[in-house]
Amino acid sequence: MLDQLSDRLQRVMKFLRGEGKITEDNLDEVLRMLRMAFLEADVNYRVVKDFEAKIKEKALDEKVMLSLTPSQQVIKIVRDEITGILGQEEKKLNFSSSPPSIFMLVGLQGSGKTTTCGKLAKWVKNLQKNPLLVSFDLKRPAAQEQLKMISQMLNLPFYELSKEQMASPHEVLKDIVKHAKNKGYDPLVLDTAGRLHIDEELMEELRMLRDILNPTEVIYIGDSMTGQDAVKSAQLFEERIGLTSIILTKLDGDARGGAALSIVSVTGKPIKFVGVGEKFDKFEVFHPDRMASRILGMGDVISLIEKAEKETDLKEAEELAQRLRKQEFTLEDFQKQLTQLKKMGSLSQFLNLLPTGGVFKNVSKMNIDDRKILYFEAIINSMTVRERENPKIINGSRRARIGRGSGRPVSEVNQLLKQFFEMKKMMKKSHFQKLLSSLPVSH
Ligand SMILES: Nc1nc2c(ncn2[C@@H]2O[C@H](COP(=O)(O)OP(=O)(O)O)[C@@H](O)[C@H]2O)c(=O)[nH]1
Ligand SMILES: [Mg+2]
Repeated sequence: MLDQLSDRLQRVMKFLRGEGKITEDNLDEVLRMLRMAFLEADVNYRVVKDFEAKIKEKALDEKVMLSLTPSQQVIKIVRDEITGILGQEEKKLNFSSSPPSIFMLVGLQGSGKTTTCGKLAKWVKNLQKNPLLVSFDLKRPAAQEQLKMISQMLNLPFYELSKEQMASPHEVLKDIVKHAKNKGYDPLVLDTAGRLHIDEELMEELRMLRDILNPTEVIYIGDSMTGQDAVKSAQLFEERIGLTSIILTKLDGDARGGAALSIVSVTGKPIKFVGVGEKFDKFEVFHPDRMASRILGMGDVISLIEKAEKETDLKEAEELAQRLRKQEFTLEDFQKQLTQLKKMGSLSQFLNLLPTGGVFKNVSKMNIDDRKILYFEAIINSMTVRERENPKIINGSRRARIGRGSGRPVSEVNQLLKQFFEMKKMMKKSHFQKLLSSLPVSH
């Protein structure tokens, strides 16, 4: 879907190939080419202007990475800017500490709200949550029917509103929340009415819902196929209702990726998921870094840049090592660490950062080869959040499920857990020793 932008960027690279370094003169041409590339990719004009200013500033100023050619430098700057807008890490859904959490989905008609209600409810169900679907389209009874059918298909509970109830929304909303509380439903996934264009009546209705419910998440559903229209209406919803997150739908089509960048930049709110198909499992957590690489579409260049950045990577690894020593170490960290290792290409560098000898002597004996890192990642990906946070609950049947989900033998799941627990134990010991050594010695 983002081929065009990559093509354009390739042209920039080609142009720069002949240039020894970036100068005021050739930078103008580069900026012109980049501007075209982004505008064509449907990135909002204001965002492009912003971008340009930043790139200009950095291109002439950035401490030159000696190992990078001018074109690679430009790509690096562009990538950094894109990640700067999209954020570095995926952002999680907020859940309320006093359930039920309320997720209110808003957006224009046809953007995919009702479908996404189903997708989102199914997704949180996999987090061992107990979602309740509610449709609050006061004008169209057919909207109720649509969500009801989805709930039946997905085998998820649905709260059906009668005509009389719809006439007095204040009471009903309070009843629904009470009902959810009593029955232990969490979150409440609320579908709302849409219009083809934003009008005051709709905004009034949504504001009323928001004021009564005080939702944990107000999620804007944006159709990425509509490009700048989705961006404009996102901005209006943000101004009139206030948003907490964004879900972009229909990214499976030939949408240009600019909408993603622009929506985040204009609203300042993170994209948390993307819809990539009509089916209810076509729903993915949004990974900003992957999106950035996809927009750039240049795997080989990126890896070159990443090599040049190893210094920084090492610093990150050092921080991780510190966390390890402090033993705030979960499977989630373990996974991050594996990703890190994969990026660095070898385990030895990481191991060098750990204090040598003592309890860490055995770490190097843990045979994690590179392929295994991939398998381990797949295994951890197949675990639920609860399992990652509390691996002790992973019993035999869970192990079997995780094995099936990741396509790896159970023995490998066992091995991963064993290594994780061993590592954790070692952290504990070293922590304990440090504690001992810091105690005042009595003479
Ligand atoms: N290809 C594709 N179609 C989608 C996606 N999400 C929703 N749709 C389709 O978009 C149309 C409108 O969706 P709907 O949920 O009724 O939109 P609403 O009016 O905002 O409630 C339906 O035909 C959906 O199947 C997606 O991620 N990819
Ligand atoms: Mg709908």
